[in-house]
Amino acid sequence: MARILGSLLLVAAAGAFTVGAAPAARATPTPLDRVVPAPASVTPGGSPYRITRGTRISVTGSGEARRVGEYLAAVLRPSTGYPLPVTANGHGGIRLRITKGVFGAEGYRLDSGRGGITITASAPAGLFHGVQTLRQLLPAAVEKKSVQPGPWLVAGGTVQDSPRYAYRGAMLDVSRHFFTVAQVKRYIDELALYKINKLHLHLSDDQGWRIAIDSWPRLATYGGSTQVGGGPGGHYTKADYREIVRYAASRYLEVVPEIDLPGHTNAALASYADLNCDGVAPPLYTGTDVGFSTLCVPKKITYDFVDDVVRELAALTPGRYLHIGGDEAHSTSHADYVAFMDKVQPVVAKYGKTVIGWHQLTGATPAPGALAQYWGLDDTSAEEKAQVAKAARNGTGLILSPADRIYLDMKYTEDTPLGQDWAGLVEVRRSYDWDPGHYLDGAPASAVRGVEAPLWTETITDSADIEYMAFPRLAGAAELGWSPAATHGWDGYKVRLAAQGPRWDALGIKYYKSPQVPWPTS
Ligand code: TNX
Repeated sequence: MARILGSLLLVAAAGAFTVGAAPAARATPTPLDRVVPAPASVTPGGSPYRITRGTRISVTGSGEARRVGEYLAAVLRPSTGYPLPVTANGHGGIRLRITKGVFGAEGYRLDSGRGGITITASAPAGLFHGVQTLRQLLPAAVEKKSVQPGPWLVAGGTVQDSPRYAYRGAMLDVSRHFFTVAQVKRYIDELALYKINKLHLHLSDDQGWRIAIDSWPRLATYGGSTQVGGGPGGHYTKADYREIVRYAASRYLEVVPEIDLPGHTNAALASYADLNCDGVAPPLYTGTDVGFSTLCVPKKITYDFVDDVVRELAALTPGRYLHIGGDEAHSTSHADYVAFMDKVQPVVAKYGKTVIGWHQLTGATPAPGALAQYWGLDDTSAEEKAQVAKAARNGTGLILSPADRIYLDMKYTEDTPLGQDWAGLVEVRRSYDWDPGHYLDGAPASAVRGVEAPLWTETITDSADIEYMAFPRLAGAAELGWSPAATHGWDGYKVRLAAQGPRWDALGIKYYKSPQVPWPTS
């Protein structure tokens, strides 16, 4: 007992010491490389820059550069309490500059020293990513919504950075449970912190159709009227959806809409009896089984339906991709599946979009330019992996979403209160410690277009649930998509990841405090 008391006292004393030392610690700027995702190159040196009441944010370049400046000001003003005017005269302590043709579509350079901070990029997206780096170089309290003491120091030196992959995605399943526009926006803001640039929305499944389609109105009004567990569900009007697309674009994310076909279609089949081979509409479905529904491949009306849906969805989509699902079509014969994909992929092309499909699409004939999204596991059969690798050798690009690595709906441990475990338990280290460039045997590294972390929502009902499952694993997926392979290493990563904890606290993100990560104790 005395020993336990003694160690309790020691812990208490250590706590008091940490609290007492905090102001001094805060005066030491965050090292320039303590950023997630790890920057491509970091050269520390020179004096830090201090943001003060007199700091201005100056922007040169397009109107979009100015919007990035305003975004930065909006992040910094509440916690610093400083006015931080955004000007165009080039004389600010923080300068955002567009210089054509140097850093690629998303890269940037950040120079910091006593005289100021300059973020240079070739395009506004690069400035935006540079701003995310700058946020992480400031104390975590910068993320709070009330005035904090500072000081607001940024270490001296240079960061030069650009992404490993052009496709860095997160998927949200808004079908199994519906999420409001406000909830989706909150997730977009969280994705932007880690330089994710694609938001894949899983807009239809057995349990709910979530996007208004004018030519088939019952899809949303009836097919969207429930969800897993029988709640009221919901759907996005076209105005709602445009607002999501607009908001995502303001954070440099492209929305990738998915209509899952030909399976996962009970909500559509329930809404229109004619879509069923037997002409009988099934009831709405609120359970969590998969693989029991299929569109009627031989019927002509099936293709009228697909054409209308793809046309209306493509018109809402400024982005390049349209995802047609294609997974778990267990109720569709192989011949029908192939025939269906042969007819439907050209419809996507007709409306100007590029097909993405879950990797089962490689069991049919992927259209030229199509991407396959791999969601297998370490122990997926060799034949299935070989089929995907062969398609990759033949030109099909790959998005890697291995379920036993970055399915954000997998439980971390058996005690995780949310999520599923069919792909295994996925702790933080496991979700980070793999290389997308050398993941799938026989697939050329050049076929890999990027990484995506899907979040299926059978057990997920609100933003707190999303955040608990996404954080910290989403940060690892983002790093795998952005950072050069040479920066990969768990020992370094876990320290950079640990530094995110206080930021998430400041942002009100309730994350899983994995024992694998050395979270700061004060
Ligand atoms: C498999 S992954 C599915 C989804 C489920 C998920 C649950 C994939 C392409 N299909 O329908 O929601 O597992 O983890």
